[in-house]
Amino acid sequence: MKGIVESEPYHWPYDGKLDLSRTALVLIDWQQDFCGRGGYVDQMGYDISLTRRGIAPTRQVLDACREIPGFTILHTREGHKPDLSDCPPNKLWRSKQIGAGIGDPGPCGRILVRGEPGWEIIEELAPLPNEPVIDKPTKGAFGATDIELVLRNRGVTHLVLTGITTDVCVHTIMREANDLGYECLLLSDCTGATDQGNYEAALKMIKMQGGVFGAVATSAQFLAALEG
Ligand code: C5J
Repeated sequence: MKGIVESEPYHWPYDGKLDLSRTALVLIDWQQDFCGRGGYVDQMGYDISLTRRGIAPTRQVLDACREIPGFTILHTREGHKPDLSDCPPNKLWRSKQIGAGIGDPGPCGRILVRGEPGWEIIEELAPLPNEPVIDKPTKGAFGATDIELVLRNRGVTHLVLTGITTDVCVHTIMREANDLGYECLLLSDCTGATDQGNYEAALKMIKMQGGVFGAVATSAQFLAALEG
């Protein structure tokens, strides 16, 4: 149906048809550290095929959105200052426990440190110069960044989310945004977790209570609504 995404548990958005002037595509943490060989997730011993599988569908959605004049596309990137002054001690401690210490040297440079190869967004989904990148030292994107200013300046109230990992940064951002009143849609094939059970649970949690954090659709359902 043109302008309406046939998502679950309700058709998105809640307030009528898609208004592309008020909607943004958000690409969350598509970085080497989360889906590249030798990056943070790989160093922790997780299967990066789970975090990589959303790359191709996300690229399709990105290409479609780039065709829409004036459409807002935002990227987020998790990483810390080289002196780690913005890394909470418990986050640092926990990363070392699991063998991927933030700031430690690895195959992709210092883990989760700004400016290092592992921190870069992967080539397939790299931002264009007109696409803002929100750098965050946090799992969420609203606590320690200027994302709200960027969204407000563009009149954005509706967010279409893609990215990794579903159960950590994507969920945190969706929860923050929903709490602040942003109307959110997560594209289920454009996201992945380090654990399949967590991926499935994360999608289920969004849909409970009538869509407590928003709605979930496939990229095909979103593209169908765009194309009508
Ligand atoms: C994590 C993220 N998993 N981008 N970050 O630490 O989900």
